[in-house]
Amino acid sequence: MRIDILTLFPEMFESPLNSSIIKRAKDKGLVEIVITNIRDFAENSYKKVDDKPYGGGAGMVMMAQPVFDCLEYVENLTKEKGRAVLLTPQGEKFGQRKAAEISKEKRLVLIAGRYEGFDERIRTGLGAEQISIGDYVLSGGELAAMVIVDAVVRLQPGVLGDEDSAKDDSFSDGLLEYPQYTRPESFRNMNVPDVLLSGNHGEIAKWRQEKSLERTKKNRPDLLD
Ligand code: 6GU
Repeated sequence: MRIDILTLFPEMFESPLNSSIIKRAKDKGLVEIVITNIRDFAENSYKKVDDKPYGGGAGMVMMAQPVFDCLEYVENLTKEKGRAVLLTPQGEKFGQRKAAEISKEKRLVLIAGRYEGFDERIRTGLGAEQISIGDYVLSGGELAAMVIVDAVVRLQPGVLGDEDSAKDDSFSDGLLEYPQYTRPESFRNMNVPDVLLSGNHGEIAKWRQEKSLERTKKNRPDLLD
């Protein structure tokens, strides 16, 4: 999979995309991530990419031209244009289902803007779908883009080893994940449940299913509706 990210802050991506699982996926050649700076497409000599809102009001608005030109440039770097996604708190809510769907794409283009607003023509004229990662406001789409990259990359075949497979993750079966323990058996008087030490795989599977359900009921009853 190839993922392009369009942003005014390329430096924000350096450490998250060069650590841990995403780094491993890149090193294995399972995913290619290319960052492009929207400011490079500003036409004016000041490299200005935002301006005051028509009609007045607080904050600056991201100009359409640099975003359109940047996306056209990036889309033409390869034969297939790919799926374009605009990160915005006004978008459709991102979740595990959407992550699984996007993970099947060969090419994904994420467009991160700054919050005070996009020129509406970016929304209506760019041909990108709009995605939000939740009901809170971030200062820009960059962190949201990183969330989507992480959720999508770990679903690429071969990225997770068998040991850290995604199939038991929270949400993959509509429930939260069951409790996990590792050594030692007793830590500060808190003990590993006997069933996990029993070696009885049937009983262990049953216990995990019960705990998943119990935890989901307590923390996320909305998932059971
Ligand atoms: Cl995608 N962008 C911004 N700026 N804020 C958000 C968001 C996106 N998703 C939730 N809050």
